Amino acid sequence: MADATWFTNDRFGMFIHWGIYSNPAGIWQGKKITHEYSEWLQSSETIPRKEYQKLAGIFNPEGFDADEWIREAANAGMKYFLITSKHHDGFCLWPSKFSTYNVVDATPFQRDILGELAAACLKHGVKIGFYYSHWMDWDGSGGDVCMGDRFLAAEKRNPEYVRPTQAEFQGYWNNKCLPQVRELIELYDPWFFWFDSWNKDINEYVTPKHQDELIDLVHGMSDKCLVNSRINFEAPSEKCDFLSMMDNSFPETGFAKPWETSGTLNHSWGYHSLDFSWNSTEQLLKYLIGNASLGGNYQLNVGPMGTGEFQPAAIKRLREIGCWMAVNGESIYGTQANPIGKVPWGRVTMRSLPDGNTRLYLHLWNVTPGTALLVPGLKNTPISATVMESGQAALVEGGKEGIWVTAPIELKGIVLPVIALELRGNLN
Ligand code: JFZ
Repeated sequence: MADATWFTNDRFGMFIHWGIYSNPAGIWQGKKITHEYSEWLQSSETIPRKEYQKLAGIFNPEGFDADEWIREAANAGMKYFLITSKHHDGFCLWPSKFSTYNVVDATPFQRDILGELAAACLKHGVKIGFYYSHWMDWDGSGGDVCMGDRFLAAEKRNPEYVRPTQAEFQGYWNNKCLPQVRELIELYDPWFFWFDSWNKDINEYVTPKHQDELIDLVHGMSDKCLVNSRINFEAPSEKCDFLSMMDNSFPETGFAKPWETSGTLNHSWGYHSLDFSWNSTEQLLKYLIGNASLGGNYQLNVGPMGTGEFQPAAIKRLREIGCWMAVNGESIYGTQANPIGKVPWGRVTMRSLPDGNTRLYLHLWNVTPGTALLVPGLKNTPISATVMESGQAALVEGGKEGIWVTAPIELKGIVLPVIALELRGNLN
């Protein structure tokens, strides 16, 4: 196991889904593709490999600026950055020695995207991690295809996409998967890997032995690099360093291990030109706060366009989140889960202070300004209560049920206000 303290302290990261599917962006031969996610294009439309791989020949994102991406992430308050180094289609965003189906050898762009992003992350103090599709690889090298067409009647399926034999998968595992994960560590020194699976179909190919082999490879090469539990979602090894929930899945309770939810700004992970189901900034912040109140992380995905630029709706939300984090980030970073149980008026995070006192962060979600809120069960002497964004003092008094905090009248202009409640001593 690697030390995941940094992961828990950082709480909030950017996820990027970007690849040759970002140009079609959910449209194929003039029609919206069947699958909900644009990055599933090849599978969704069972496109013959040679035809799909022509997309590499038009991948030339002249608007790509790694520094701009990482600056947007850092300004949004994101402490780490995760990108699809290789998604299910098998296309690689770095000049891999183990597959010429990559951005330098197969596209007119011919730049090392991961290398430029790793340099920008170092410059901005953001930790880099890689999503790597270890199970599925649709490039014909033996990864599982598990194509959408398997739901089609046999005569309608694309005969190219036959699920591999165990031997073929082992060939992919030995000649592409393991060497590429090793290569990514050697070239870019990542802080974590995000492997992907979601049901027991993976067990036909990735056995517990395969899982241990991959985890041991990562832990053997790097003292710091973490591995997530979606390496086998339904049967993760104890050696995994953090738990990954299902997409956009926000649990009601936390876990003993570090954990995270990865979610989308709208619906599709990869850029989809017809996906207008944008989450509001307030909802996105509630996902972050909610997970932090249970001791978990939130990884928020951006699907850059084929040009390499973020959509305006994405930029707007990232910058609005960044404004909230600029004044309230202390209530998220390095905090512990809510120690007092559910409250009707919002969420709670906690920080133990060096002087032995305790600070509770009261995230006011359902509060009428001027009303008194009960922070139940506390016997500590309250020292102060302050609205973090405005610095305004809030009335606080101890009572037999706990501590009463009165939300100031002037809260109405503040989005998702947070009151920092300082208590004497440790919680008792
Ligand atoms: C998986 C990927 O397939 C997807 O493209 C994206 O990378 C996401 C982060 O991870 O998404 C899935 C796939 C299938 C299910 C759920 C999420 N499923 O069957 O419930």
